[in-house]
Amino acid sequence: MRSRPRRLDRTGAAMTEFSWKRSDFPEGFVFAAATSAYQIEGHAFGGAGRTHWDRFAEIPGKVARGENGAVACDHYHRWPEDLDLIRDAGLDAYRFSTSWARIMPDGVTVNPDGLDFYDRLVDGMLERGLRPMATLYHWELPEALSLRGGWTVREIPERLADLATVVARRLGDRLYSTAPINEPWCVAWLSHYHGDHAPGTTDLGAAARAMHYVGLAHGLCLSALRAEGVANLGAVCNMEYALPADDSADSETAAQLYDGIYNRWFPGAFLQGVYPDDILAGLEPHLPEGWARDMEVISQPVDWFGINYYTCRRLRQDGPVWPHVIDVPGPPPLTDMGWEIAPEGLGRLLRRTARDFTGDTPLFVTENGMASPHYDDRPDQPRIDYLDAHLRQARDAIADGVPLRGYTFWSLLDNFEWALGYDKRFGLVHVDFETQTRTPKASYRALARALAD
Ligand code: IFM
Repeated sequence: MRSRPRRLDRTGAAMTEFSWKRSDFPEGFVFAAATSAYQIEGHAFGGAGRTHWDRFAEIPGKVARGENGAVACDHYHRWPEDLDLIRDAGLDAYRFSTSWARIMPDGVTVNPDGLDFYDRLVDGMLERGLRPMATLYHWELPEALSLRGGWTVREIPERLADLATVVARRLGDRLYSTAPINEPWCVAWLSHYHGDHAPGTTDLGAAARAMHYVGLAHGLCLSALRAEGVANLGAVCNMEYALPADDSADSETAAQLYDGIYNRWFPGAFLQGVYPDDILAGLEPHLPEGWARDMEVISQPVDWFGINYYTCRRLRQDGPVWPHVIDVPGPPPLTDMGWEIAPEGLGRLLRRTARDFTGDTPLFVTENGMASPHYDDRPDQPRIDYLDAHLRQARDAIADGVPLRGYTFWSLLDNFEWALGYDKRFGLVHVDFETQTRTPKASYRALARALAD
């Protein structure tokens, strides 16, 4: 097969490099790569317990090809090679997550091998000069807790705070930063309203309770971490830039509603201790009794705030039942996830978040990246272009005064993309899932050159 011709930039030169280099960013700006536990480690190893994702994957039609995280990238055994890859790219930090079900297989009882694994991993980062950026919970709820009601019951935030204490005591002295929960919107809304992720519920009441209890878990974990002396605590929220699908007033309303559920609910709760009125109007009837008393806990101070950004959505109204919002496909080019490429949305959300929610609190882009197929005969140019455009937005936001302190590439490795299984490839490094061979892609090599300058 012939390779595709390389694209040319405005001057007619072949584009294989990023248009920025490290020295274009402020001194001390942190470049990181991210992964998460269940997506890479290999959950069959090291005494980890079953998670709600293992169960979800067993339900026909829920996960592509019935795939799960049992082996994934075998990072549990290959972590030294993976940390070498991060160091050799010239990155400063590694954003990883701890698996609740590895550390506490039944959600409560500590598995010493699980803690030992993260202890080795964190030491391995420090030996390589990488700053450990930890996330406590990136979606692998122990099955035993899921069967007790999961995120729709108050017990789960309390148990996650226990995990926070355990992790703090073992790793807290060596972590550069810690966030309790990755992407609360996905944990709550995507998993309980849309039902696209485990546990696959499609119920507004369950989603509303989860939208509250995930926030409560965030607050309780921050308290637990602080009580153990862990410093530099933050939050990581995903955001999508919301646009009306057309110029009707109804579509404008739909975009605002989507923006509220996706981009304002958690920042409002975490940073200001209030839920946005327009969304509260729809969710309050379903919130647990006495919810308002939790807002003080939920809004503990954070030292930094992270945004995961991938795309925008074009919204219109859909029927009479709240929240009556549906998105319509955006124009090509789309990523392999079918997501519109909208780098300007990142710049807008960074500015809006700083202006309306975070003020001078340091911001981080805690995830950004593109699913794109990669074969030897198919260069990795779309990923380079995607990342380049988003990094330029980040640089422009900094120039406008946004206190953005770091940028994280999703992902270091091709990995288990949840309900879509293994064929959505976000990695800077290609993984052959048969042999577990890691092969740096053109984007990885371009990144190493940009960071060396
Ligand atoms: O793979 C996910 C990750 O687990 C959370 N943020 C978005 C990524 C791409 O979908």
